[in-house]
Amino acid sequence: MLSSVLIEYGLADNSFQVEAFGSGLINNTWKVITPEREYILQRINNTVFKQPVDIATNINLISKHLRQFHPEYKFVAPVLSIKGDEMVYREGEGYFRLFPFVALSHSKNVVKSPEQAYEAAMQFGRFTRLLGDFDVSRLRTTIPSFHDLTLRHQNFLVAQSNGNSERIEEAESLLKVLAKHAGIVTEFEKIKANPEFKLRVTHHDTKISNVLFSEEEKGLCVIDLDTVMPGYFISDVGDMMRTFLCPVSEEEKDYCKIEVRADFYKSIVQGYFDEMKDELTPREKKYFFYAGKFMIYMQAIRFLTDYFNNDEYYRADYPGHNLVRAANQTTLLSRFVEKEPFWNDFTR
Ligand code: GN1
Ligand code: MG
Repeated sequence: MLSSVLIEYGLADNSFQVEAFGSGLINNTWKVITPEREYILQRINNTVFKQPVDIATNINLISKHLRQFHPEYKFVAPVLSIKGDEMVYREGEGYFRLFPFVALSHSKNVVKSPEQAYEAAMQFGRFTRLLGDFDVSRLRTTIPSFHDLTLRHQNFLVAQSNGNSERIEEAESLLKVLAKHAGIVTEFEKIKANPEFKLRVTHHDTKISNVLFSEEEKGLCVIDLDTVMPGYFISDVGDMMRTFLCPVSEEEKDYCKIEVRADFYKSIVQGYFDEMKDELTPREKKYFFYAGKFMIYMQAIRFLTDYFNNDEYYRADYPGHNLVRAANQTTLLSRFVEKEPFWNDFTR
């Protein structure tokens, strides 16, 4: 089946090798190796992205803007099919896209040093800054209410009344901890109502694997633009905190290993501020630490909601997988919140 997709890009059958790539939970990704060059092939999950054409539209708009105003930016545009399309559709399989594999670049699955965190934060900040003069209202919303914590919280409450009752019982202690953090939702309501919080071109998936690095370990650009849409800076900064601060990932079952590292936090502040300091309003800057609480809490309740809904969204590889992820993120939230009195100063 993948061969029939690749043929649409002019890659002759048998001229390539295909291997699974990356660890995303939503789309499927493969590396395609030909004697001449390498590519990344991706199948868009169209249960999640209901209008894959919107993704292509956004990428086109962004690509045009960057090429015109910031031609030095290394923008990874999709390869066009022989017919000139950004995507190839296969009945029953969905939409596929092919990207060139940027020569001499690499991505990382884990942040190993504060320097890497700095480079990544700078790249995500730069992406938003370079698109600062782009009219963000022109972007399509590829997943409605994606980082709308109000809605995520409502879904969480609904799942607690209508979801799998055995699973809800099992999560009793976790629910108690999460209830203590409900103020994070109230705070978000204030943000939405406050014009000092700007909607900007926001990546919405700022994990380290979405940054390309050079051989010299410098950040080159950001990739995976499917969730680029209007959003608040707390989404991008918060997801970096969620995924960079802790030495273990959301998959870790041994919660004792969950901690948050001050030097990585400082690097996120520095990297992001080096690009965005003059763009953020004074009010927004006050919410830098909040960004982490916002994203970690949201991810915890998204995993738990899904657990109550019998894992309909996040792929579960073993029984209780989404409960483990939710407990992991709740632990991370507790560890992070403990730092608030100390780390808030880094942004002043
Ligand atoms: C999903 O597929 P992946 O891993 O890039 C999710 C993110 C979550 C993440 C948690 C479209 O991203 O929002 O933070 O899982 N993406 C979507 O691992 O729901
Ligand atoms: Mg993604």
